[in-house]
Amino acid sequence: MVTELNLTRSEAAYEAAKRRLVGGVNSPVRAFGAVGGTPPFIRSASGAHITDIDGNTYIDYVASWGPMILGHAHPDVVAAVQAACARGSSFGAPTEAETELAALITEAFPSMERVRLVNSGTEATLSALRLARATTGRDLLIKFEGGYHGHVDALLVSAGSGAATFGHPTSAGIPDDAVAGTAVLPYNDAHALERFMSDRGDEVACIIVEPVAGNMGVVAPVEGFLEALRRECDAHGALLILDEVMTGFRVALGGAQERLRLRADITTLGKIIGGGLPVGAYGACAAIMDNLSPLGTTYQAGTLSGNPLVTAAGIATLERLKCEGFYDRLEATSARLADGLRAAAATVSAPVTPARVGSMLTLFFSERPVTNYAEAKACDVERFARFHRGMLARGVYLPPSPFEAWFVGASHTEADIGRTLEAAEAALKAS
Ligand code: KE4
Repeated sequence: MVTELNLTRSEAAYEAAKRRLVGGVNSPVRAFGAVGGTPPFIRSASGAHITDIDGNTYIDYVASWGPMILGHAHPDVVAAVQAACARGSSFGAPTEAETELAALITEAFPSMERVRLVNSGTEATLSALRLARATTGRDLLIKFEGGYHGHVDALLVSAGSGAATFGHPTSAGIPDDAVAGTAVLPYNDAHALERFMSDRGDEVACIIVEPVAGNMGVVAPVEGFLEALRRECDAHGALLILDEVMTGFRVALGGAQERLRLRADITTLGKIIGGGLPVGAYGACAAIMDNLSPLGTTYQAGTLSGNPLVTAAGIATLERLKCEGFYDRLEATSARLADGLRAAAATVSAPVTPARVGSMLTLFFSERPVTNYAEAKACDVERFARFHRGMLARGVYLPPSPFEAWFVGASHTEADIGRTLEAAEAALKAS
């Protein structure tokens, strides 16, 4: 029998937060709107575990939405940030650490000859769009249904299924003309892409895509889809922006473009490269990047870009990802979790399908594999909400949305995976 979680302090903290912060949170998904209940307020975290202010400890698969691949409060990262802070937290002037972090990035991502560090994934993608438009002299953008690239006006647009449509904004406050130049296509539909490009390809500045989708749940590219993106961009002089904010240093040291052997024109990064501090980055060959100010006429700037604490945390993190066998071990742990979830579902005859690429995975509440956003939306999101609550009560902290990725990190132990699978079997049965 599962004991009710004691969230007394979190409930009080949530009421207090709602009086000062919109919805009590600083990012909407944290409000647990998709799953219900009070979001636990976190006091601390270490390794694969987080502890809330009521003293409940959970095995964590949110990992701050991806950054904490080494685990929380990694001693080397903590020490690096403490030392950097003692030397001054921000100068607004060049530092060698920015060059060191950029070198670690370009070493892992050869397509990024030059890098610009910014403060969030959103800032990286909005800057990459501006750079693509400046480089090509064109305005039209293509994104895919279910693709999330941060809260950029031009990209907060969705559309019905089927052929390309010029959708309406999915957020208030965005004028229609901000998305008038954004075509939305179904993910994993190479034919829809080819039809659109044959009609309007020469107007397209760029295609922006999550090479492995993580924001509709984890959806891998089907055979030929990414190749079609590359082929169509080359045929029409458009730039391919691989949004690797989530997949960068996650699905491989060199991200999806290494794992799937795909050439990016521009890459956006975030999350892991900051080791848990606010960060984003974008990069490309010098011919493209040198269009940016101060060398070129495309403007982008940031008070805290390349901040010493961020570069310290990022360098400490990326250096450890380069260790021999790091991704092999992560792959093995992640496969054990996905296989175990499949077995647990079979045991209780639950209609769920795990989807995994590397150490990012999703349990879709669907009998069939999910290949696009329409199929993801057709999943049993109510049963997911019941499952989520059941897992939380059993000490497992999952992303509070069916359209997110679970993240396995280096600090998840065999025991953590075993406990997770026991909880999953019980929570699936009860959901
Ligand atoms: P940020 O601005 O949140 O740092 O990054 C935006 C972004 C860009 N591109 C991709 C592929 C992303 O996944 C994200 C942000 N991811 C979400 C989670 N799916 C952040 C969590 C949140 O919004 O609170």
